[in-house]
Amino acid sequence: MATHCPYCALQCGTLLGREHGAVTVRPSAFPVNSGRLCQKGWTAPSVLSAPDRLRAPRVRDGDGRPRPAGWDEALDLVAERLRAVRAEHGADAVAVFGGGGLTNEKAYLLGKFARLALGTSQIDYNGRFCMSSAAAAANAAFGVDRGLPFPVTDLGAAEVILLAGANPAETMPPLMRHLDHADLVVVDPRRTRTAERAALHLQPAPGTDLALALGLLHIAVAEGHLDKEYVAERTTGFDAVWSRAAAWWPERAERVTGVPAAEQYEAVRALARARRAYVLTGRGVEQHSKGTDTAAAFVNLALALGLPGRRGSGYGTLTGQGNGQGGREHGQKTDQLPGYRSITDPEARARVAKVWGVDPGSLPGPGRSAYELLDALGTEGGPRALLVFGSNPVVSAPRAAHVTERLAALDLLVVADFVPSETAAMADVVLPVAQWAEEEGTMTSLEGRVLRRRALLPPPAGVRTDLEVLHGLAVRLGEPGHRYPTDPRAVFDELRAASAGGRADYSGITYDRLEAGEALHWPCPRTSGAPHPGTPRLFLDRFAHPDGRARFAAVDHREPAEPVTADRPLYATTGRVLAQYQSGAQTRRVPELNEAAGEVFVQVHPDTAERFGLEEGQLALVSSARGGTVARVRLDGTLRTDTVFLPFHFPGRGRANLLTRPALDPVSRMPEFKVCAVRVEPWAEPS
Ligand SMILES: Nc1nc2c(c(=O)[nH]1)N[C@H]1C(S)=C(S)[C@@H](COP(=O)(O)OP(=O)(O)OC[C@H]3O[C@@H](n4cnc5c(=O)[nH]c(N)nc54)[C@H](O)[C@@H]3O)O[C@H]1N2
Ligand SMILES: Nc1nc2c(c(=O)[nH]1)N[C@H]1C(S)=C(S)[C@@H](COP(=O)(O)OP(=O)(O)OC[C@H]3O[C@@H](n4cnc5c(=O)[nH]c(N)nc54)[C@H](O)[C@@H]3O)O[C@H]1N2
Ligand code: SF4
Ligand SMILES: [Mo]
Repeated sequence: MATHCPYCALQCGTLLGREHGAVTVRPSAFPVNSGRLCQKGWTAPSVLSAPDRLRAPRVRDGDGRPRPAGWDEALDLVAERLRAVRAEHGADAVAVFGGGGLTNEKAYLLGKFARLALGTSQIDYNGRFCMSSAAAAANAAFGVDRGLPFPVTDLGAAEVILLAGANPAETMPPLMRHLDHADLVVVDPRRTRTAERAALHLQPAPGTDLALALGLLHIAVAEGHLDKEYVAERTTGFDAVWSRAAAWWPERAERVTGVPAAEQYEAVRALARARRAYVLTGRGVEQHSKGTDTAAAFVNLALALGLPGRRGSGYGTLTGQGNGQGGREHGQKTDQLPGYRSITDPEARARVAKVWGVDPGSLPGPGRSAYELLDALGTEGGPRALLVFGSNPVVSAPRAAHVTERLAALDLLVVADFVPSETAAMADVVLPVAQWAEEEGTMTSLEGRVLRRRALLPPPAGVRTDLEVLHGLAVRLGEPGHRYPTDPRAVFDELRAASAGGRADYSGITYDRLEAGEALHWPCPRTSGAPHPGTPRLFLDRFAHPDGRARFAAVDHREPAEPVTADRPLYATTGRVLAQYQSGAQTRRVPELNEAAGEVFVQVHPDTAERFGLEEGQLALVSSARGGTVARVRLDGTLRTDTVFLPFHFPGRGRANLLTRPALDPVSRMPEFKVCAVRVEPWAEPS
């Protein structure tokens, strides 16, 4: 049976089968992966039968110990306590935290549930931690945000690709096949597996990419590579950008970033020489307190070279989570309504309210962003109850010890999950839900293509789908049941209607068209005549702003929020390894993956190790102003000497997020996961 991998936004096509009762997986001929999967995709079925998989609701009794409970008891209890919190503290005292792994149907219904059944403005999701900065930059520049505004397969014909802060050789291995023929220019403080395959590797200090991008733009203009005709016809705002970039001569950019001027020249010349070139950004440039401006600076570079909206060239960002794209379009983001509409736009409110059959005035406005929401839990005026669907913030949120304290301060924490994640372990009520191979739905991949997720088998006894959980809660909160369909197709049809006319218009996409194998990229509006073919390539004729032009953004460099000091002289940056996914809640339950990457490490340059008395294989204490992480030292002579790296997939005292500082980007509210000041010292277990 054809479906897609449960993990990342590449959404590799898979074929599921059953052998001796076990689920088997193999890659399909789907164009993004054509016959390949990464190790996580190959082993995904084993999470379906994880030994500690949740199979019955759990509620915590007076003595604080969780015990199994029936569904009616669990849902009645949640509804009763939500009503009590709401009666005492108001509707905004109940909050919802969603995830970019949820199907479109779940994300849509979760947003509707929050606004109607709970009447709360306090809903946001983990996508805020993921690529909200590039989304904000793309919306400003192009008038619409679709991670890749072109199909992945277009990359295969590129001559040069600049990859800034992305490590797809580990985070999306099958994507690398499409990059094989291009010369890669990789911008990463680490010599990653991706950088090893690059024609040119620029190694800036963490948090300095904005200066680097300004330096590259400076060179592009100074060397006569500005595409003047394109800039005049298809863009606005170049002069204001140049008035800043003019001051970023390459030697100045070198001083700030550590990237030699000669390498900056080489990078620009490669891009400018190519007939088909792409600029792609990942979390490395986005997860900063200036991530939006940094992504914008790379967009500026792409615009100056005339790449976006030209066939065979472009700018894009590599969306991360399975439904990272769809998850940010259908209303679980606090400032949005379905169809990628703004919740403060009166016309959008009226449209969506009509589809929902309510008065527009009854819809709440925007609430707090993800970290601000977590930070406010249990405080005066903050939410007192939280429902979590599809995230594990105890491990993945910045300043994790503080976030864990805030979660503990709640009157009620409810977590819907299929495994006992670290966050579920803290919950008052845990609701066991179905997994990918047990449910129907749609996902929107990094190229804006809407895909069908199909059920091979029913969920185990005692387990419900997220849609059933939302329905059960809504009805108990006094909502009419028909507002919360449990059939994914019915939810999708409502989503189509709600998205019609919005930026992410799905109204012309149907389950039947997807079943027939059509490749449908949004926007795909409903038509009265021949069906709309979808839009694999955006911007070929015009950008999505009313005047059809792209906007340069006049940005300038600023330092990371936390400078290094004598006491904390190193930059810590964080990210991913191939064999673990996100907070690890799923992949840490797969034996093969744990064998490949079973514990947290801190990557350190040998000179740095010598300076601080560290040895390969030894445990070290990495500490920032927030707290300390205990990690095993891994020496790597290709790393910068001023930087250490930790993956964030591990729990307990191995959480990289015990270190990170929640300095937020002013526009996207994205936290600064990618740089903070630390020291590293040998760690001895206290006896
Ligand atoms: N194996 C695996 N694959 C995944 C995931 C996973 O958890 N595991 N998660 C998925 C998700 S949700 C996402 S968002 C994507 C993320 O995919 P990527 O963006 O590729 O992943 P990261 O490892 O977070 O960051 C990429 C690189 O940024 C570098 N970096 C750190 N700081 C800086 C900096 O200041 N500047 C620059 N230029 N680079 C910097 C890091 O060294 C790292 O190599 O991966 C998806 N795929
Ligand atoms: N230091 C540092 N921290 C980071 C990052 C970083 O680079 N560095 N990256 C950030 C990024 S990009 C991301 S995307 C976040 C991700 O971090 P998280 O939001 O914690 O993501 P996951 O680990 O995927 O958590 C998903 C949880 O939901 C469950 N789940 C999966 N699918 C479903 C579903 O359909 N329904 C329900 N109810 N549950 C489901 C899983 O079992 C798991 O427990 O981490 C962020 N944190
Ligand atoms: S690259 Fe992503 S979608 Fe493909 S198999 Fe690996 S985790 Fe799954
Ligand atoms: Mo992400």
